[in-house]
Amino acid sequence: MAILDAEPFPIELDLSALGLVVIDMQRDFVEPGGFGASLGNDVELLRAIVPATARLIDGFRKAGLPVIHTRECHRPDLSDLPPAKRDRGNPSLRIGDPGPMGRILIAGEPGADIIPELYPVEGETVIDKPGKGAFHATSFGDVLKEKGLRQLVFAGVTTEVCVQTTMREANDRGYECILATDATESYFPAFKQAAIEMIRAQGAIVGWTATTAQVREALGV
Ligand code: C5J
Repeated sequence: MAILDAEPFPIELDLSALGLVVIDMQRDFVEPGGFGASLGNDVELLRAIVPATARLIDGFRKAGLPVIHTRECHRPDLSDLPPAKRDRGNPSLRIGDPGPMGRILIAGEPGADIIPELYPVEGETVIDKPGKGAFHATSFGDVLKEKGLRQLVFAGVTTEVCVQTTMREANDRGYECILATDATESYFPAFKQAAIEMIRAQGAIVGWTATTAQVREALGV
């Protein structure tokens, strides 16, 4: 057991049931020419969290704890892409359309892959998810159970969309969730701040927040 000096109050970590979930650190969100940029966003904002996210991943690897990565992407035949999702966004560069990094948000295309700086190592699980939340239409829930996890630290992008959705889904399923505040980012700084405050309000109604340094200290690395 270890104490994490989190907000809104410290949480006791069970290192035998703790894992890291890194959400959607894909080229399509973080690099020019991808899905995020196609929606008019400044991807440089997201790139800023790469060093902290790398330190967080390194901390879990050094502590011998599981790291799970997700990728938001769809099958090449678009059979898992509801029209309600495809028909929104930039009409001239929709999900599945060809872009500078291959077809936008399509599994197997260069843009849908995880950025090289945070690439999974052998043995780490990668979950491809068609939704914003990682539980929808994936094996994520089964993977968490198989690994015996009960507490999850979250990192990745974007804070108020895929990260927060997955944290809420996990919280409802009984997991204790902690958001690493310097290893998550939004294209909208005000949305990131609001998500952080929503998560930890009302006595950690969705979960806790802590910095990468605080998590690493609790891990003893
Ligand atoms: C979005 C995500 N923002 N990974 N996806 O569309 O947050």
